[in-house]
Amino acid sequence: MEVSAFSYQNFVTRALGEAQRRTEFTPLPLQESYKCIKAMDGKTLLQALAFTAPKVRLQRSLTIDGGQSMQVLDFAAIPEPEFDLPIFCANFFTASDMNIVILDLNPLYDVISHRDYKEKYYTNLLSLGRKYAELLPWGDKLTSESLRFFSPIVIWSKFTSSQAKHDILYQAFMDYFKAWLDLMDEACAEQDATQVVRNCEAQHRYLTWRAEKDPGHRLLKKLIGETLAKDLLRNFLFNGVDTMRCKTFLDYFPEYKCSDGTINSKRSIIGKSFATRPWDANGEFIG
Ligand code: BLA
Repeated sequence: MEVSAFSYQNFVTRALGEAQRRTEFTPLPLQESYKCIKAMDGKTLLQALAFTAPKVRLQRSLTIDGGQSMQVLDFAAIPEPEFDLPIFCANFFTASDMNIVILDLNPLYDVISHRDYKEKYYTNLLSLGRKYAELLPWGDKLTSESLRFFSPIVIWSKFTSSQAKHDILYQAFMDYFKAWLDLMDEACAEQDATQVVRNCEAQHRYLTWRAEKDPGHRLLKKLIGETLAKDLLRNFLFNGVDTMRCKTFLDYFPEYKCSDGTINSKRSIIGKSFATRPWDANGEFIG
């Protein structure tokens, strides 16, 4: 079935409306330079918004509207380091009739080795995860490098466009975002300074990974050129990567170091990937 061009813009509008009902989200001056960028093809439009809230260091979104041929959403909410809350992550890429979707509450700490963290945030969300994992089935191979940033309730899916699928995706997006907002409402600031530093480092490691290895980079460079793409990535989408800590990508991920000292451009070094969902219904890792 042909679907008329839809846009992820209303996902953003609805989510921000929900966020505003919970707490005060204030626009950040950061968004001014990226609010509306026309791509080099003269027609694709990139629109960005950024907010802050008492427990949220950065809530930012980027939508790319390329009409029928391409629609993109990158929506994230990143807590203040006083909170070990997960990072809300919705990355949806739609090209003509193909969709590539990641929706998750990305854990600040690897859930396979940090059981207490997994139990704290995900035990109550497993049924939500099961519901949408069934409606939006696992999307083929996912690298182990990406997997360590995902939670047991991650939705990783690929599907051809239909109105029904887009409705489900919208529902999933809103339900996951509301779940994240609930966690945010309940979160108490960490008093232990050592723990705050740990949270800060974990968040910085996450930003460093994404600023270097997110699969959307090539397309962004094609749309707006290398310089502006890099600026958008480091100063807007993954803001904090150059300011929160001094560590570099290779400090966190030394396995990517080439013999000449540069960063290996491959996305996966280990080469292992997961073709089926590596968590069981109880959120136990079975990969
Ligand atoms: C594909 N995007 C993917 C894939 C993943 C993600 C897992 C499958 C390919 C792969 O495993 O490398 C998303 N990967 C993530 C996320 C994390 C991660 C969110 O590690 C977080 C830790 N996608 C976008 C944006 C664009 C985009 C903004 O979010 C474009 C501007 C495009 N994603 C995009 C494209 C592909 C893709 C074109 C398929 C092409 C490819 O795999 O290279």
